[in-house]
Amino acid sequence: MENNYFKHLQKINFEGKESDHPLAYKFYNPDQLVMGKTMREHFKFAMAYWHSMNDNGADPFGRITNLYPWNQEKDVLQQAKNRADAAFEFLQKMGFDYFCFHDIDLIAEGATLAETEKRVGQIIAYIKEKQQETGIKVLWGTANCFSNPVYMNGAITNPDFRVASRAAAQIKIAFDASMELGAENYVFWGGREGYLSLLNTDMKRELDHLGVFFNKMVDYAKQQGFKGNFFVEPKPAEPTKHQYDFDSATVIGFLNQYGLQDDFKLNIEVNHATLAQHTFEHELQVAANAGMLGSIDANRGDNQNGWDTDQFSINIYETIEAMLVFLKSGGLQGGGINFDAKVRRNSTDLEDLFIAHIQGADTFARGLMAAEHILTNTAYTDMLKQRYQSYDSGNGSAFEKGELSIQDLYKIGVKQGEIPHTSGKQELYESILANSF
Ligand code: XUL
Ligand code: CO
Repeated sequence: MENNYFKHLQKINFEGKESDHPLAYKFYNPDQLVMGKTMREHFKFAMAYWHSMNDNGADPFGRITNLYPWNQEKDVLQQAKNRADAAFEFLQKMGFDYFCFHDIDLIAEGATLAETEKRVGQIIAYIKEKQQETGIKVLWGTANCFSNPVYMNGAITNPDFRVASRAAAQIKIAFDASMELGAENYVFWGGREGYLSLLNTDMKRELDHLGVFFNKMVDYAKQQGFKGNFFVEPKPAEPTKHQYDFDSATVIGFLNQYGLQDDFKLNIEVNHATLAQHTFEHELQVAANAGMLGSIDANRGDNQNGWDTDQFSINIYETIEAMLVFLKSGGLQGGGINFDAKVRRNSTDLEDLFIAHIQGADTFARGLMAAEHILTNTAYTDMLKQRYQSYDSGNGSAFEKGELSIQDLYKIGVKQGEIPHTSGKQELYESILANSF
């Protein structure tokens, strides 16, 4: 008999913005068309297993506050089944089609990697059945190569090959499990791939190891017939002082250097962008420029605290700017919007999980509609085109095509008269943004 953890909560429906019901969508209407696609297709909303099913509220100063009922069972396999029951009940009630997971979110890690592999195999079989019953899919899977103390000096970039090969084995197991569950993508987030001090680190050698490993993963995935995408998720720091996958630009440089650019895309997380001193939209645009905008981990940081607070998205301005990049670059390549976010440790009611995800989905829906409005009903697109019009013809166009030499540029640059100020009109652009929703 399956568990029913949220029986006091009904399926979440779209009620429109006039609704004052906290457990209803005000803006996310899955079947509504925006620029020719339904919201459901644009977003592919996903629940992050680690936060929504495994988090217990513990922080460096305090113990567990969230005693999720599905995690109280002592038998390891039964506990994992209970957690899967809760996950699928939650996803169905939210109307989300996807979830994302780390190997050891699904079931507790064993004392050895072999034991973990056995456990993962057992829970995968159970989850697969639940997928068949419900049609719920995996947006991406990944391996947690950062929690186990064996990874304290790094995983694939560990100075000790014994640890690097253990990490490789764990990733193979997680990748195989992801494929077994039909995962549409596979993520690499290198939580321990980086360093604490350069004094004891051969950075070049560690990066080479990561490059070799990713190439071997590409070969393996092809042999296995994997049709999905590989994503790298940039983050500048935390838990290491300096992570190798610092930001979008760094990751793209790495992928190009090691010949991985055709097989990898990026999974951009909002709070990671903030930590890298970038805006979310900047990170998306850098990925889009390289044709690598793969997926999004949706959350938000805190304006005052410089760490990864992983709060649910409510920042409408930030989301509209992100959705402008999203729509202009044709959406995500293979990925979706995964709520890599957690309720605060003092949000201890089960309904808080629902309220948080509803608010996140509504923020993206509002952002998408506002971006559509900006692109189709305002002067925005023309203003932006106009700003670059000097490159549309004449010498500007010749320069853009690479037809002007330095001598040509010298002559043109020196010969012309005084150049008048051209306003950048930032406040006008901002007023379009501010009036778009
Ligand atoms: C950590 C983080 C991870 C990745 C998956 O900051 O974002 O949860 O998304 O490993
Ligand atoms: Co993430």
